[in-house]
Amino acid sequence: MTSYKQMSSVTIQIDGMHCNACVARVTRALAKVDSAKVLNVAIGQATVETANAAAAVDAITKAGYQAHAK
Ligand SMILES: [Cu+2]
Repeated sequence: MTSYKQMSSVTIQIDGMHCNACVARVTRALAKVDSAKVLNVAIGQATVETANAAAAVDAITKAGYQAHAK
């Protein structure tokens, strides 16, 4: 059991990613989000487990991409 609110798997659509360097950049940005666990990052989308999708979207946006939860 965790003290988190309900965690769920969230897919975030990301515009502006075009290569593996972008994948690495988004992965690093998401790794810094304490409330999100990275499940997968691919060109164009990321999947995270989180109760706070907005924090993950915000981190990706700050890394320079357009992100929104699907
Ligand atoms: Cu790139």
